[in-house]
Amino acid sequence: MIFIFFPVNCCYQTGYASMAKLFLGLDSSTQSLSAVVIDLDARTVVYDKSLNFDRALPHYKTQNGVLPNPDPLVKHSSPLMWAEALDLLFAAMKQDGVALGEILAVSGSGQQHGSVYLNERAAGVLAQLNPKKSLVQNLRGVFARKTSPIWMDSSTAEECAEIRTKLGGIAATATATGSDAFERFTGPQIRKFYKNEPVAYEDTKNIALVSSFLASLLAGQIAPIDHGDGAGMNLMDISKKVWHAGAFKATAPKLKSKLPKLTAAGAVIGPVNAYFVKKYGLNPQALATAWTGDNPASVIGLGLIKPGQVAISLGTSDTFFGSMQKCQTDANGEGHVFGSPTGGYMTLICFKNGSLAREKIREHYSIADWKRFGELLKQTTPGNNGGILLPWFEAEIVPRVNQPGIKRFDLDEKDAAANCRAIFEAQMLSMRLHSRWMKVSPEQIYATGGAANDVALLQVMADVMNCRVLRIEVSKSAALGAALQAAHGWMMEAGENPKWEKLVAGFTAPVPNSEIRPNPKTVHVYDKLVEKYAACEREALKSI
Ligand code: XUL
Repeated sequence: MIFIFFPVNCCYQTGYASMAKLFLGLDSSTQSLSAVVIDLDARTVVYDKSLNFDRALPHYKTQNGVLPNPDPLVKHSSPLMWAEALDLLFAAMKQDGVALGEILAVSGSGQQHGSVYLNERAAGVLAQLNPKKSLVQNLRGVFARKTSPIWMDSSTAEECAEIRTKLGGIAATATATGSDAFERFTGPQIRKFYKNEPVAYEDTKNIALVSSFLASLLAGQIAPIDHGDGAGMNLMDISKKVWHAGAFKATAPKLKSKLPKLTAAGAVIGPVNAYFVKKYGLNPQALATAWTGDNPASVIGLGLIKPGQVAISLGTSDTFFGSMQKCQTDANGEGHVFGSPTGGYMTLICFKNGSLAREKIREHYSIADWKRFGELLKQTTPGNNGGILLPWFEAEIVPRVNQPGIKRFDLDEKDAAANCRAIFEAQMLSMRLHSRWMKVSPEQIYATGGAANDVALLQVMADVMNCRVLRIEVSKSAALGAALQAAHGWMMEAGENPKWEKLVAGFTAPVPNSEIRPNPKTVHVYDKLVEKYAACEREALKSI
């Protein structure tokens, strides 16, 4: 992490005083809001900060960014909390001396699929945010629904079935919208809201995603939704990148009037909202651009520009994703195709039981820290003597599991070390199994996210995937991607057409000497074990 503090520019009335090309990227993820400022010409990250929702905003009472709910399938968060976090982060940037007056453009990314429901007052309030008040004070009374369903929610199985049937089944839904109907996707969530709260649905003038909601605050108007996050709604025609009339019809009435237009990620919306100029010293000429989802932004932040480049992100959710030239959807409906912020497409598979599942094992066996977890894992043999654990602590997305519960096969629950190996082997075997449809044999995998610092885990990844693994030390790949997206949008507006490969160069190189090669003997073990894993999964799914 590099911190270089710039004096706050007081000359914003007269434009830009310095020559440094600074861009701000924000990422509103499940658990935190992050900011990354880049100096494009110097190719450095000059500022980098995160604010954890639970710790910084305890009055919302979230746990890991999620509001408590007695129903384990319902996962909501608070749009007001995200807005309050934005105020706090801008205040921190100002206090830290970030040259906010020199930032040329702002972009961002958000946890995907989550939705915000705004009433008829919202657009007017956004255009006239009062800098003497906080965002929370300004936004009181603009929501048609107090809380926002987020990507961890799996309470819409019924609505998914209804939408899927109307669109002609799993493969047809995936061909039309890029993905089968998924519980967390925005369309099924909107349908549930429309069915259960018809009056509030009627009061909803605009539906935003987490990304477009925060972009709306920055832009002072209802912001468009980009093709990356738009594809995570089961409402966008994936091949044409326009709203899908049939999907609208299958989901809820009057959707056309409630959704904004679709646009490319990073496209300029207009100058930043005067609220941020007056309160925090952003330059009035700075541009607010369209945001995207955290995974699409990470495609840029990790430099996955060429098709076939693949990353595994070990975060709250574990994701397997990469760029894709032509739109090729998964007929079995497990994977997703989204619009890529770099133009074409990207593919993604999301496993909900990521870091929180690893943490559950660590807590269950009272393992002091991740170092010790890695040491224990190393005490066991690859393949765990055939021991398998199905890590469905939470309802799982891939494979679809709506009744959570972990299952062990030929694995002793009392053996802490074997269970440490089993959880990570399971996560990697599941990725190998469920990414087969992509028919991609990556030359290398870029590993990122918190757990990617552990060499023992990365060796398991290399061996299970039979592929060399390179670590990318971008703890905030989404926020970095968003900053680069802001730069791209700004350059496009200036009439340049920058090449993405050149734009990301220098920001996204793998950590030197971090390459981990697969061990041929171990690879062989996993070639067999993946078939056993598939059989265990089939058996477990039968009984759910
Ligand atoms: C992707 C998904 C998650 C969230 C996490 O489809 O649901 O990765 O984007 O923020």
